[in-house]
Amino acid sequence: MKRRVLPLAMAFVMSVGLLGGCSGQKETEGLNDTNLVDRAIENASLIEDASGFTYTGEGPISLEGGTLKLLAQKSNYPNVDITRAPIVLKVFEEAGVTPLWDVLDYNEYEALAGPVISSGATDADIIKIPDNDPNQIYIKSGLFVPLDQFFDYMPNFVAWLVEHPVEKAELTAEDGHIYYVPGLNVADDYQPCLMYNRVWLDKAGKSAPDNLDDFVELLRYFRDNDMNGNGDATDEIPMSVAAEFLPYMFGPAFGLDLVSGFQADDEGNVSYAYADAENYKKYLQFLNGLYEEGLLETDFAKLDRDTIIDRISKDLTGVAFDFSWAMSMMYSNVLPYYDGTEETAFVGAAPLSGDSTGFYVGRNSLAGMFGVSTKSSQIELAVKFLDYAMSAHCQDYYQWGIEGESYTVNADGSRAYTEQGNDNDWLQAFGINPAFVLPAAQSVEATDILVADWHARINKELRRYIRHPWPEIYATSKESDTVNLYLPDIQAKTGECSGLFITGQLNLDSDFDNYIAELDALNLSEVLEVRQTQYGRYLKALGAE
Ligand SMILES: [Ca+2]
Repeated sequence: MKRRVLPLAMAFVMSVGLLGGCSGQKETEGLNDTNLVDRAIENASLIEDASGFTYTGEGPISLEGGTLKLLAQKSNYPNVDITRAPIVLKVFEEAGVTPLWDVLDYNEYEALAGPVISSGATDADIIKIPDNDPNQIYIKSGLFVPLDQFFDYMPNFVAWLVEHPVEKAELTAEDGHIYYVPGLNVADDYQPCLMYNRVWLDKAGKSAPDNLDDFVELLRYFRDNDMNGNGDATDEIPMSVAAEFLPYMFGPAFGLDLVSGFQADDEGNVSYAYADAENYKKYLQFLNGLYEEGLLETDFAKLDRDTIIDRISKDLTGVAFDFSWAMSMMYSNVLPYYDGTEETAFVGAAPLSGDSTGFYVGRNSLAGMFGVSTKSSQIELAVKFLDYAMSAHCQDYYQWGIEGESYTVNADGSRAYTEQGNDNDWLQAFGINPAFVLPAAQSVEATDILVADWHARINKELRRYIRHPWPEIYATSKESDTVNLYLPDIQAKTGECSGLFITGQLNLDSDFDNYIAELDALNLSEVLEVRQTQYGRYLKALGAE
């Protein structure tokens, strides 16, 4: 790990004479053998701009202010004009910048903005990237400024990158530069997890199992007893889980991240979990066993969330696996005896362990990204604004709004939305979470308030089990050509065969070797070679090499 830099320390402020009032662009070209971003972070120091003003990360961001043009996205609420939302206006007002907007339709943003950006037919200073540029099309066209060359003007972003090495590595392009400031998803909270009918657990005299053996015992108990107390011991469905969540639920107990399928060992060797001849076979054997015992229902592949909600409303099922959100918002609330307490709810619990320790697969945190156009005549003002807009101070506006209007602060320092703030239409018009136009982060706290108290507490308990998913790594066009050519067929094959092995239509003893051979014939090794190269870049950007 590189030493922590102190971009906010005034001691690093250099005299304007040294720079002669010219751009703070750092000379980092020709250093491709080193990590450009880490070098830029180490060298970052607050400097005066041409007017003698030093931006420290707080507003205003310049002495004389100015106007910045933004190409961004309309709100997904059709009646909301996000450019007039008080939270958005507040950020520009504090920055001392007047916005000029070019906002395009929310649903059509990629189709509308993509050609405008590619053809250079926009004079916007700051641009919201339509699809996060996974294949570096815009980056390689030279359309966006390498932000690491302006880190002297980005103290908030630099400090954030130091604290978030994974995101730093994911944001680092193949050429070693960082081009975009991201919005952020909630990635370690409210992720898919196991949920149990707490009343059934108590009736069985059991607590939530943490391993596969105890889990199977519990399913058998649910199957064989009159858990819902209607006098019929045969109408219980022990587990109701949509097929798409089975890999999330059982893969980790076998050491497999089957969500993306790609995973790396401690030495950085990348493998494809669906081609793991030992552990994936054991995973399929386990699920086939559940199927044979009637613990995984005959039509498990057709099960959807509406059916599961319907069953829970009739008290017919004991175990679910879904996005955490469903716990109190879709499942518990339809249980006939739910009274708002954890004791009467569908409650989240720890992942299942087998030969391997269980975990839950989280989400990538990078969301909508913003870049500064190389055609801008005021690049410094634009990078300073993006830095200010991603600061913790502004994130507080994005997540809570303005004190006294959308929220109040209680005596103990906790916050509550006002009556207006609890009105979602009002809150959207106020500009809450304005990720359409600014690099906003989703808020765990604001989600905590929306769900039941016990749900928020369980979420905090489950955080420790979340593992970062396969990272988002920029691809070269050759890499994406290879992956796009082969991976869809590979995924179709694994999807088709997993169902056939689980139901016994394919035999794990006689057909599994052939399945592995078929993946090889679909050029899995070429896809893995790409993933290995990409992972090497990621590790380098992470500072792990
Ligand atoms: Ca019953």
